Amino acid sequence: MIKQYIAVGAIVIIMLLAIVISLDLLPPSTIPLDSVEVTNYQGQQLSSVNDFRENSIKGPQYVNITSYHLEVDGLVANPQNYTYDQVKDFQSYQKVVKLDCVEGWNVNILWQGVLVKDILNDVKPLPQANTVIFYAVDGYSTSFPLEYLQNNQILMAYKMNNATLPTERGFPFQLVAESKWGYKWIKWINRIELSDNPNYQGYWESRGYSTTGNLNESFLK
Ligand SMILES: Nc1nc2c(c(=O)[nH]1)N[C@H]1C(S)=C(S)[C@@H](COP(=O)(O)O)O[C@H]1N2
Ligand SMILES: [Mo]
Repeated sequence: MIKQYIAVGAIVIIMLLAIVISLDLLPPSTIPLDSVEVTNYQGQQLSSVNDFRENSIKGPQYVNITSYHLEVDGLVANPQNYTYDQVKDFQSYQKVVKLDCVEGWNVNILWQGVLVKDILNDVKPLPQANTVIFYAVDGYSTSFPLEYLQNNQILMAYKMNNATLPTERGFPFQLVAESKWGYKWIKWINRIELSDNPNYQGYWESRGYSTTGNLNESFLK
């Protein structure tokens, strides 16, 4: 008698399983992959990753992500040396922003990344800090008033148009320096220094370009 109950029970369970599988009732365990770039976002036409002109001071820089660190130091209470994954652990945001190069071309891109101000909150700038200097692996640098980064939602991007930044576009990180000329959009960032020198001169700034780099002003000093 008991054996019959077990047999019937087993058949019922197998039939239920068959129904669940055949009707695809189980949620699939999806592994997200980086999609190819998107060309349209919320009705806005986007440029392509390939619409940029490659004019970096030393050409594309290859960054080995296993040994990569983002150093954040200078006038801070809590200096940090983040891995790529640790940076990506900050809340991610996305936004369409246009990059304008002084050469006269521009690109409209969907950027995804972390907010610079979240990183600043983590390292705790000292009261004397008023300037933030970004450095890159090619020796490039540029700087901003601390307020610009604290009062605006400025992204340090690791994706553009939904795809991980290509090497030529600044992998692992490019600054989305909204309302600033393209030369402020530093690529291949590997260090952020908090400073009390508002007159710091970065790569193009020391070659005659304006330190504020505001898009609504001339880029020449
Ligand atoms: N590290 C680094 N970042 C850089 C540059 C550079 O030469 N080195 N060029 C800047 C300039 S002048 C522009 S217009 C933008 C454009 O990005 P692209 O070189 O990917 O077109 O990157 C900026 N970021
Ligand atoms: Mo540029």
